[in-house]
Amino acid sequence: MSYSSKLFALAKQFIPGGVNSPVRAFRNVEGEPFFVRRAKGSRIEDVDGRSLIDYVGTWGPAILGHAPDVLVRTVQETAKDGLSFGIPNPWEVEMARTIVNWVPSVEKVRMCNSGTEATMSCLRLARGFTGRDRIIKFAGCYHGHGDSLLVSAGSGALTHGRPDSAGVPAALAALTTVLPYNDPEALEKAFKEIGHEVAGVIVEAVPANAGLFLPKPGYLDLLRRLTQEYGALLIFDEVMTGFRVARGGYQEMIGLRPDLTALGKVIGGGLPVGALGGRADIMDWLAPDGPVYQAGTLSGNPLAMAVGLAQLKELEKLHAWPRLEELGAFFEAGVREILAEIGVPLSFNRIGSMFCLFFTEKPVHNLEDAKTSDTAAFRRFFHEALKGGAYFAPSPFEAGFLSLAHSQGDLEDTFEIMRPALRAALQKL
Ligand code: KE4
Repeated sequence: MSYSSKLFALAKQFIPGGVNSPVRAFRNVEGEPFFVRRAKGSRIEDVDGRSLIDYVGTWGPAILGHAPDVLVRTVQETAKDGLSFGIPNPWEVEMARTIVNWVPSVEKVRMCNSGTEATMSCLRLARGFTGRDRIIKFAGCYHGHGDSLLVSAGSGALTHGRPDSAGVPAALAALTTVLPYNDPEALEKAFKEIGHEVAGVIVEAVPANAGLFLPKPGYLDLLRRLTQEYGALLIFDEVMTGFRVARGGYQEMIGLRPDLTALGKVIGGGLPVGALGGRADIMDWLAPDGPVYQAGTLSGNPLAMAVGLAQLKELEKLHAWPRLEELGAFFEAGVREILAEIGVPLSFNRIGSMFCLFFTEKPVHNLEDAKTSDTAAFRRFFHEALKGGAYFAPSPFEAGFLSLAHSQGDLEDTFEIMRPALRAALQKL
């Protein structure tokens, strides 16, 4: 029995499902999760000594690779002067100034401790600022586990959402409308019917939690126009795309200014951090200046701020974003070559260093398209690749991540792993 198996058996005695976040339980790929002992650069090492090339990167934060020397040094240096104060500290001011300087639409920013806190606070702020209660979100977009966001399209599709999790009050879920993504007609119709009741529309700048799919040309511009026209706030969830797809996030790439932006992952360098930012006239509605309460013991924690800042500065120093695009393009070309060799034209979506190989030949522009994926074939691929030494996200409906620590050699090794893994997975199609 492997040490991972022993640990998992023990974990299940004390932790629900044996994990502290459901996706880690490998339920979407069957089998048991492995436990990691250490990680460095592009590789993780499990407790049984197996080394794997990592394409999850702790779901986004490890954009420089794991445990970069500059971040480890920063943790050690900063920790010597204290771990948490619960009192303002210089690092949080520097972090706020950096985010404001880098993200076009952000005039003020409040730090918190997770992406969930960031999006949850954006909703409360939008409701407080507009005095309205309704929220619009999109099928397939995930924004963390805040009650108003664990909602799927209700039977009365257009108006009342229904809870997507036990414990979410139906009355609250009913205030969230879930629309199909990349569907301009559905958007126009919804705004005609309920636009004046909508406090905010929240959307992943590039949806990457149902696999990854890109906004169709003009779709986000339409969303920006309609929210402006009806007085609803546009909330960009850039928890994954922020500081990854471009220095100023996806909004900088497309030149669009949302009213609020949720951030996380990269800005923590691997430590727990989230942030919400946006127009100053909206952000000033947050306590203590304004009536919308939002707080956190560890928000702006000096260690997390120092490490997050060090990561952002390193990305800028290394001119990371063109390099991440180059890596992503090389990876995509290699995967497409393998698919052509095997003769199965699976869909592959990518933006910069974020990607998703769908086990469907249908182009994927939304959740419905993504659901045509052959999950059994993905399962076979996942385990074959793992056996070969490459760790991809343990779900067909997640994104993959490259980091600056992934060498061309790593990617070439990965192609040699993916080729047989795809053959094995697809031969039964
Ligand atoms: P957290 O609360 O997990 O820090 O962030 C929630 C969140 C918000 N917005 C977006 C776009 C996100 O992708 C996430 C979290 N991403 C998942 C990965 N698909 C985290 C992995 C997990 O749940 O363990």
